[in-house]
Amino acid sequence: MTTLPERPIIINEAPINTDVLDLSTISEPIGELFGSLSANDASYTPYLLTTEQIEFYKNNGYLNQIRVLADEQCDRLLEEYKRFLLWNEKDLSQANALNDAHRLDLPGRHLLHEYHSNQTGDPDNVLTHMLGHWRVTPLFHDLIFLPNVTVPTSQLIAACHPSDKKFVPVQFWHDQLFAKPPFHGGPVAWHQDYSYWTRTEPMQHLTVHIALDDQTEENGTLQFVPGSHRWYRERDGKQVPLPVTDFDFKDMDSIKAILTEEEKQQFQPVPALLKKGHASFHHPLMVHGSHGNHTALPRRSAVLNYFAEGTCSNTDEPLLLGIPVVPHGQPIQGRFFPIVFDPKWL
Ligand SMILES: O=C(O)CCC(=O)C(=O)O
Repeated sequence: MTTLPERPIIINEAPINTDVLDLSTISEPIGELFGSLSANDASYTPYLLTTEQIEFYKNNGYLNQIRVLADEQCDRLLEEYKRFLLWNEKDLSQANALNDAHRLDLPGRHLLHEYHSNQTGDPDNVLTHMLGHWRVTPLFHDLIFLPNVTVPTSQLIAACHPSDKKFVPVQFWHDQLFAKPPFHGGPVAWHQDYSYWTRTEPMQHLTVHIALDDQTEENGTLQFVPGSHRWYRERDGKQVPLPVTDFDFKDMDSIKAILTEEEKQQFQPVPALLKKGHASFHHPLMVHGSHGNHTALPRRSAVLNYFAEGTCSNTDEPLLLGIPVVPHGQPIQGRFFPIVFDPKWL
């Protein structure tokens, strides 16, 4: 029988810096990345997906290669990104720990929900991963509101939603940065996102992965297993995701120990090969992952997670580290989960 890992306890040990403005207090774009949001149809229609794109998502569980940022916007985000890394292209020696936000030289480091300079714990396979940076820098703050991202997200969540609507109001769930340094960049083990998110329900979520560098097979492009968004387990008469098999993403194939023979046969990954500034959108049950980076350049991406308005808390623990509890059964609302798109704006 497979022994499954326990959820690790994560604490941000950085001292609170009261001089820093927590940008989660601002529930609209500041205007640094793309201007502001408007309640005018014409501001959103350029980003609408076609019926074919929506059908592709429903059948395969993902949609790939949608341009969401100009190269110049990526470059500005990458400049900001450096402040979150304890490594540079020549020296990885400081990227060696889990849970080490306090080691960053960044005034808002105490606001991060999670920070791992190397989540795999293996110096030959470094994966920097963090959550909560939208609270820290204006560019990453504004990224969560980008209509190029939020309009398709609304359409794709709606396409898999029991209501018959074409759009749903979308709330921000949380952000992630994943960075793989040159030569020794680590993997992200195959997983379904909703396996980590059962503390929120019902499942009406979606993930957007934005490449800030061109992705290739050699630098560890994101990969999807088409059709795996139909894989689930039954527990107490309920459909639940596959269990988490590796909280630290280091063991690429650990998921295989819990797959059925049929799922193993259907396990035919396709590489996303995202271009800089392009995004993929994936279903919360989509099995995805990525191999290490073996090239001379870093591979960095920004990930945005969303859910439909009305999603509730399924726990009496904080949904993210460092924020107040949303009591079990209550709709998730408030400044940490702003509405980023509402169909009434159309
Ligand atoms: O950067 C990666 O390869 C993994 C990202 C991921 O898990 C995601 O986009 O949901």
